[in-house]
Parts: sequence; structure tokens; C-alpha cells
Amino acid sequence: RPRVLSGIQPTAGSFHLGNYLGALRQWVALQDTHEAFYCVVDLHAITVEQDPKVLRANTRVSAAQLLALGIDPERSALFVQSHVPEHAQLGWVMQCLTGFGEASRMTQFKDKSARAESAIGVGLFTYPILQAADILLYQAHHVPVGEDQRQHLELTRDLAQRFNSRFGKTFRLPEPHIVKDTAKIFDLQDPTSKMSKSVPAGVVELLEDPKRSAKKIRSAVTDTGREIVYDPENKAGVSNLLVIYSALTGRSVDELVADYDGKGYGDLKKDLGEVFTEFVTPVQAKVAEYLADPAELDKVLARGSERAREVASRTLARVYEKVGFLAG
Ligand code: AQP
Repeated sequence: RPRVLSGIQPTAGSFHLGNYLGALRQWVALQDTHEAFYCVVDLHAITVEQDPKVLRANTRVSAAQLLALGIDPERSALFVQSHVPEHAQLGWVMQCLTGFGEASRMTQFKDKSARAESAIGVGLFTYPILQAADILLYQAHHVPVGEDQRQHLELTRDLAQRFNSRFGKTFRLPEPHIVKDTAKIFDLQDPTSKMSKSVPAGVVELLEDPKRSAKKIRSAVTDTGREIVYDPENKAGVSNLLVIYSALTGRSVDELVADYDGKGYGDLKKDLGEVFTEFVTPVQAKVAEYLADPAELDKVLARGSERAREVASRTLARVYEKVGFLAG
């Protein structure tokens, strides 16, 4: 079976609707067809300042959400990145292969560093290179991510190709798995920017009180017109709501547009609030169950990292040999 690898940061605790629709839903679906490796990327989380207690708690909260959303630890290796030291080890080799100019072209770093309120660490700059190592360690065929990660996937492929041509074929070149319709979910307050944990006003969080989410949806920014149509250029807000509605219900956007013919934005928003509440309520209940037994949760993660290390250590050993390290 083809392999799939993806990761998510535990930084915010709660995942948001963009994470879910852009990436996590695909993680769940790909378990049916792929050998899956999914990780909570805590090494990436310290690229911005962290409170150690909060990070530890949020790492468990993140794992609990992944299980609640449908990641099955019997079928998939679910693990915490720092439990598999090969990530940092291959990350270093990959850093030595990356051009400074090449790393400087990453637009996400430019965005994040421009927004940052505190000092920017070198880790934030090199994070896409560690991400390349995350993927290449597992020889992943596919990497389910949102559109914002496309450039990082390109870098990963470039680095894999460079390594292969310098040292002989070692890495598989991974393909991004980006589902077009939900590749970029937009902020409810600013429907021209992506929904992002760094700009919390228009973000729908999976673990917040669903009443709060419904309220955010009711007050989502829409244009001054009345008609409910899908037109991302001129009606970004309404189009974003239609995409979310469609993804959560499995009904097509066209079908929804037909259904809401003659109705107003208020009706659409109210109904979407209810659809979201229905989706998220059982997820929240399951998260609470997993968190009620942290020892069991830790066991699941330990089993996951054991499986991950089997694969990761094999890749790293080949890499160390190829670059010329003396066998230890
Ligand atoms: N708005 C989005 N639409 C679609 N996909 C999205 N993803 C994130 N936002 C959207 C996808 O979610 C996965 C996990 O994201 P991450 O935890 O690695 O962090 P991120 O991309 O840094 O998430 P944020 O919320 O957007 O944080 P900031 O503000 O720090 O940039 C990824 O596959 C991502 O594509």
C-alpha cells in the first residue's frame, strides 16, 4: 500500500475548521487506502515561544482530537514528533543541503515573520526543512495538506531530488494531496485571508463552545448584496460559507445554492451554525473521553512512535551511510 505522512502543530490546543476541512478530513479518509503515519509536530511548535506546561497539555489535546476525528491507531501510526529523534537528525542533514536563498523564498516564513510580535528565531526560518525531513523519513507517496503548504512540498521534492542525485537514489519524491474544493478555508471576518490560528477573530475552533461558533458564523462578513451564489471573486464571504456547508454535509454547492434561492444570508448562516454544531458536538464528547484517561492516550502514542521509528530509523541509517558518516 502507498504511504502517507502528515503532521499538525499542537500550538493552539484546539484545531480549527481550516485544519479540519483542508487537511484532517483527508487524513481520516486516506487510512482506507494507505499505510498512514500521522504526527503531532511538537518540534515545530517551539519555533514560536511556548509555555512548557501548555505545550505538554496541548500535545495531548491534539492527539485526542485526531482520535476523536477518526484517526484509528490500529491502522495508522499516530505519534508525537519529538518521540522519534530521527526527525531532528534527518532535519540537520537536510539543512546542510538547503541553499540559504532557497530557504529565504518561503512565503509562509515571510508572512509569519512580518506578523510576529516577538523576536524571530532561526527555527521558524528552517522549519520547512525539518518538515521535509518529516516527510522523507517515511518515504511517503502522498502528503495531505492545505494549499498553504504547497510551496513547502515543492522544497521537500527539490531536496529529495538533490540528495538522490548527489548520493544515489534514497528518497521517494512525495506528492501533495490537496483537495481543491477545501484547500483554503477563509477567515470569517476577512474572507480574503486564510483561516489561521494566528488571527483568531474569524476562526471557528473545534473545541470552543459550539454556541460561540454559531455566533461567529452568524456574524461572518458577507457583502451587501442579497443573493446566495457561489462567486469567490465578488462574494468571497458567502462563497466560503457555501464551501464549508457543502463539506460538512456532503451536499454540493450547486444544490445548496438552489435550496437557498429566495432566502437571505441570515438563513444560510443560521443553518450552517446548526450544521457545525451537529458535527462538532460528538467530536467534543469523544475528545473529553480520550482526555479523561491520559495514561491510555500516552500508551497509544508510545505504540505509534514505536511503529514510526521502525521505518524512520531504517531511512536515517541509509542516509548516514550515504553521506559518509562512520558506522556507530
Ligand atoms: N485555512 C485553511 N484552509 C485549509 N487548510 C488549512 N490548514 C491550515 N489552515 C488552513 C492546513 O492545516 C494543516 C495543519 O496546519 P498546521 O498546524 O501545520 O499549521 P498552520 O498551517 O501553521 O495552521 P494555521 O492555523 O494556518 O497557523 P498559522 O497562523 O501559524 O499559519 C496543514 O496541512 C495546513 O495546510
